[in-house]
Order: sequence, then C-alpha cells, then structure tokens
Amino acid sequence: MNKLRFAVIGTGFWANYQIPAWLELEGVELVALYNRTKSKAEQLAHKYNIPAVYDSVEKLIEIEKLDFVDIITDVDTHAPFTELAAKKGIAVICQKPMAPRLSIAKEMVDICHRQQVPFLIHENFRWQSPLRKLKELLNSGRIGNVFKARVMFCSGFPVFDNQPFLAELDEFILTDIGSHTLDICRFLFGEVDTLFCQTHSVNKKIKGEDVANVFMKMHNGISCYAEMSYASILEYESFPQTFVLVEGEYGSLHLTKDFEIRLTTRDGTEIWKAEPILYPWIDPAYAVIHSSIVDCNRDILNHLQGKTNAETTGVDNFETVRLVHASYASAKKNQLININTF
Ligand code: 89Y
Repeated sequence: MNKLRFAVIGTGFWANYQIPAWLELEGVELVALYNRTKSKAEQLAHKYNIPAVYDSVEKLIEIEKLDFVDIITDVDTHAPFTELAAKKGIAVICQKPMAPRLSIAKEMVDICHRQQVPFLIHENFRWQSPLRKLKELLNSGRIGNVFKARVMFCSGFPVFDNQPFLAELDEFILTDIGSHTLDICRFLFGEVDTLFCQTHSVNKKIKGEDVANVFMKMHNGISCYAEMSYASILEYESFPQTFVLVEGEYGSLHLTKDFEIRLTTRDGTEIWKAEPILYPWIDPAYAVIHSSIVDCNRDILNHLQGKTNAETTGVDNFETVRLVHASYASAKKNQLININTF
C-alpha cells in the first residue's frame, strides 16, 4: 500500500508530540508543515527532515499533493482550514476541541460530508492505556450492570506555562479538558440524555472558568458525575491522569493513581497496572497523554486506509461537542438540559 502523504497545519506545543507520534507509524509520509510564524515551522522541519514549509495554508494545499491534513492550530482556525482542505478533496484530521461553537462544528461536519472527504477528530484521551484497560474490564461484565460512575480530572498543574493561550479563552476548562472528560464518559458509558452543570472561576488571572462539575443521566440509566478542575490543590497532584470509579451490581472498578485499576467484588480486590508506553520523545509530565497520541493516530490511519472505522470521526465527536456546549448552557441558566433536544 502506498504511503499516505500529509501535512501538519500548525507547529505549536502539540505538534512537537503529534509529529513524532506519526513517525512511529508505517504508512504515512509527512511532506509539509504550515505555521503562521514560518520560522517555527522551519525549526520543526529541520528537526524531522520535512521537505517543505509554508506560512499560507492556501499555497500549501495548492502546491502539495496530499491525502490528508492534520490541523493542530488554535480552535478559531479549525473551520476555515477544514473548509479549504475539504474543498480540495483532502481528508481532514482536526485537533480537539473541534470548533468554538456548536453551529460551527456542525458546518465542519456538513462540509466534509458534502465534499465526501473523511473528517476525523484527534481526540486522544480515550486512547490512554489505563482507560482502554478499564473499558475492557467493564465489558467483561465482572461488576455486572453499572448504576453509577464518577470521572475525575482535578489538578493544580500550571497548564498556562506551556499553553499560554488557554489563559485567554473566555470558555476554558469545559472546552479544554471537558472535551476529553465528557468524551471519556461517552466512550465508557454511552450517550447522555440529560445533564446539569455548575462552573467556578477560581484563578482570577485567567479569563475563563477553571472548575466544572457535570452531572449526567446516561441513556442506559447510569448516573455519571464528571468533575474537572485546574484549581485543585490536593495532597496528590495527579496531572494528567483521569481517575474513574464505576459501581455495578456485583462490584466496582477504580482507576486510580499511577495507572492502577482495582476491581472489587464481595470476594476481594484484584489489581492491574496499565502504564503508558514511554516513547523517547514524550514529555514525562504528559506521559499518558503523549503516549496515547500514537494509538489515536493509528486508529485514524486505519480509517483513512479503509481498514476500519475510526472511533473519533467528526460525526461521533460532534456528540462530545454538544455535551460541552450543553454544559455551558446549563451552568448559565442553572437548568437541567435535555441533550436530545439541545
Ligand atoms: O490542552 C490540554 C489537553 O488536550 O490535554 C491537557 C492539556 O494540555 C491542558 O489541559
């Protein structure tokens, strides 16, 4: 099979991990980079031996022969760059969060559908090794029918040092971590019927909210509580781990610190460790996320090669985007939101 030729659009913080993650896979060839500030793209092109660099996406798409683009720019440019690629018949991979507004996300899904190009979202948290193991144990039926769950991402890690633009977002934690956490809830427990959300702005140095608590009734009846915070000063700083506690009729599953999963029934507790692969290029402070990029990319590549359907298509991820914006609406109105009519 011929290698798929692609370009990376945007060479900020995440490109430093997304590029080497692509290079772990057979079957792709990175032929060009774009960045608004060209010198930044040149640095990465030099590091990874990438032949072409552009500061215009229009030019890049015009000149290069591409099978897909991987868009890793800030959220406001996701839609225009998606449209440019889709209209050229080029498949699109777009970083989460898909779009700044639900209506824009819908337009992105629609335009790719109309142009008949694959549209995939780089949503990697659900690909973290401990979450995959948890899902496998959940599917084994050992804890029986699940009635409630708690998914928790609460940290005091200074995320703004590496990603200063996060401090400038009017809507912060639900778009940034909520996109991941709410996607994990869907991955583990299915679709949502209703939700209620409350937010807080604790850190006054940033524009948006840094705490969000979302209580969901899943379509299958499970009560699911998603807690997100970047204002949590806790004895154990857990960044960037997601903790999950699931309770079923025969027992519980607990994904807790250091990638440990504990399955408890009336007979006792069994323990698994699901550590991420430590690739040489990862930043240890982000290990479990950076490692999951490879698995997310592999799933997307299999889709583009026509082997399987990816989990995080645009159509699928639109449901996560819906939850993010329904959570804002709920917090704003202090009201329960019915997702089926939102
Ligand atoms: O931007 C975020 C992400 O996707 O994972 C963690 C992060 O870097 C900061 O919340």
